[in-house]
Amino acid sequence: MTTGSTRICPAAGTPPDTITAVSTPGGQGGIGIVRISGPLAWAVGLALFRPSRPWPEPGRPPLRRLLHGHVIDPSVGEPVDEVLCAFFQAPHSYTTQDSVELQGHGGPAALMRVLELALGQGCRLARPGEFTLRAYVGGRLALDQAEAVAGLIAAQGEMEARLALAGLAGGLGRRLAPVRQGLLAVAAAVEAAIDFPEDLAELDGPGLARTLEEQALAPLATVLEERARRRVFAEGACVVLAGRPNAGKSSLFNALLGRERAIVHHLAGTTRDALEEPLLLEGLACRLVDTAGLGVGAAQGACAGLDELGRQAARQRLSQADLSLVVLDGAEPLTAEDREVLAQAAGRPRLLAVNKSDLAPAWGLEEAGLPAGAPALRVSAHTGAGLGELVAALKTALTGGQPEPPPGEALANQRQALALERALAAGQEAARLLARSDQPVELVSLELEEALLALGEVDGQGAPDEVIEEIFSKFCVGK
Ligand SMILES: Nc1nc2c(ncn2[C@@H]2O[C@H](COP(=O)(O)OP(=O)(O)OP(=O)(O)O)[C@@H](O)[C@H]2O)c(=O)[nH]1
Ligand SMILES: [Mg+2]
Repeated sequence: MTTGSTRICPAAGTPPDTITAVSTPGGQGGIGIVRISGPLAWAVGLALFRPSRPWPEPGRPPLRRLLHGHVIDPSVGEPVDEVLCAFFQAPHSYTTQDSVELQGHGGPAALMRVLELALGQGCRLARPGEFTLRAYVGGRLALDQAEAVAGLIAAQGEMEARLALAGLAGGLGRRLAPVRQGLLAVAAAVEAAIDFPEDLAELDGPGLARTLEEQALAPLATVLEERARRRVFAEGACVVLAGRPNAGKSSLFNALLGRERAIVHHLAGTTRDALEEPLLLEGLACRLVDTAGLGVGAAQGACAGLDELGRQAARQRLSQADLSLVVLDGAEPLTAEDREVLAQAAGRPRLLAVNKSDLAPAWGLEEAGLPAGAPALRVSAHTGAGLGELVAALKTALTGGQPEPPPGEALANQRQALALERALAAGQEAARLLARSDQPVELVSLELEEALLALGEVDGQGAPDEVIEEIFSKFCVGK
C-alpha cells in the first residue's frame, strides 16, 4: 500500500520496521516519553535501559509494569537520564507490536538524547500518527476509532473529549454496522439479479427500496442529523465580538476570558487585528474573537487606511462566526454605526450585549427598535454584572438549547459527515431507482457500490490509501 512516495502501511509480506518518537509535547515538562514500537523494540529497550534492581529472569523484563532505572549510552555505559520504563509484548500493546516506553525527565535535551540513542540502535523516526496507524493495521482499532484518537488529542473542552472517547470506544462504528449490513443485503439481491437475468422478473424493486430505506438510509440520516444538531459539542464554536468603536468589545473580551488579553482605551479605534482566544462556556469549547470597531464613522482619523484594514478583518471574521456577539454601548444613544453593525450581523445567529450597565442607561431595550429574534442582555464589562447570564445565553444560542449528547454517544466529525452524506445520497438514488422498477438494475448496483465505498471511508472497510493517509497525517508525531 503506497501513496505517492510515502509508504503508509508495509507492503504485504514485508516485516514492519521499528519506529520511535517523543510522544509528549515539545518544551519543558514534568515527564517526557519516548516510544519505541516494532520487532526491534525490546532489543533497543534492553540495550538502552539499565534497571535499578535485577529482574527475576535476566533479559526478560516484567511486562506492562513501570520499571525504575536509567537510560544509558551503550557506547560509553554512562547514564543519560533516570527513567521509568515499560515493556509491552505483541499483541498486548497500543500498536499491537512489541513496544517499549521510556518516561524520562521532560527536558528537551535529555529527551532528544534518548531519542538519538534509540535511532542509533536501528529505529527510524515515526511519521505523524504512525503508532496509531499500526494499531489500525494490527486490527486493534477500527478506522473511526483511530480517528477518535486524533479528536481526543485535539479536544479543548470536556464535552469534545467525552465525545472523542465515545468514538474511541467504537460508538460510531457500532451505529454504522447495521447501515453497512442493510446496504450489503440489498446489493446482494441486486447482484444476483444481474448475474442471473432469468430471476430479474422476480426482483422486488419497491420492497428492496423499503428495506434499503429502513435498514440503511434512515439510520444513516439520523447519524447525520445528530451531527448537524450537536456539531458544536464535538468541534467547538467560533463567537465573534462585533460593534462600533468604543462599545467595549475588548473590555468584554477580557472580562469573559478573565484576564487582560486585549488593550482597552477610551480612544476609539484601539483594536485593529482580530484577537482569538479559547474559552470554555460551561464545558463547551469555543473560540472567542475580538475585532476592530465597525461602522461608517470608524473611518475618521489619521490612520484611515489602517482602520479600514482592521474593519476588513472584522467583517471577514464576522462572516465565519457560528455566532456574533454584537456589543452596544448602553450608556450612549444608539448611533447609525450601531445600526450598521446590527445590519451586518443580521440573518445569522447573534446575541446582543448592551454594555456599560454600571452607568445610567441612555436607552431602553424595548424602545430601541432592536431586531426581533436577537436576545439582548444588559452587561457590564467593568463590574462583571450580567456576565453569568451572558455565558449561559451564549451556550444556549450555540447549542440551540439541545441537551448535551449522552455519555457514550459518538458523533461523526466533519470529514466523516461529508463521506456519510455521499453514502446517503447514493443510497437514496439507489432506492429511487429500485422503487421505479423500470430502471436498469446495473444503475442501482453502481449507486450501492458508491454508497458502500463512501461508508468505507468512515468505517475503514475497503477505505482507499489516500483516505487513510489523510486521516493519519492530521495526527502529531509520537501518537
Ligand atoms: N463604565 C464602563 N466603561 C466601559 C465598560 N466597558 C468598556 N468601557 C470603557 O469604554 C472604553 C472603550 O473600551 P474598549 O473595550 O477599548 O472598547 P472597544 O469596543 O474594544 O473599542 P475599539 O477597540 O476602539 O473598537 C474604555 O474607556 C473602557 O474602559 C463598562 O462596562 N463600563
Ligand atoms: Mg477594542
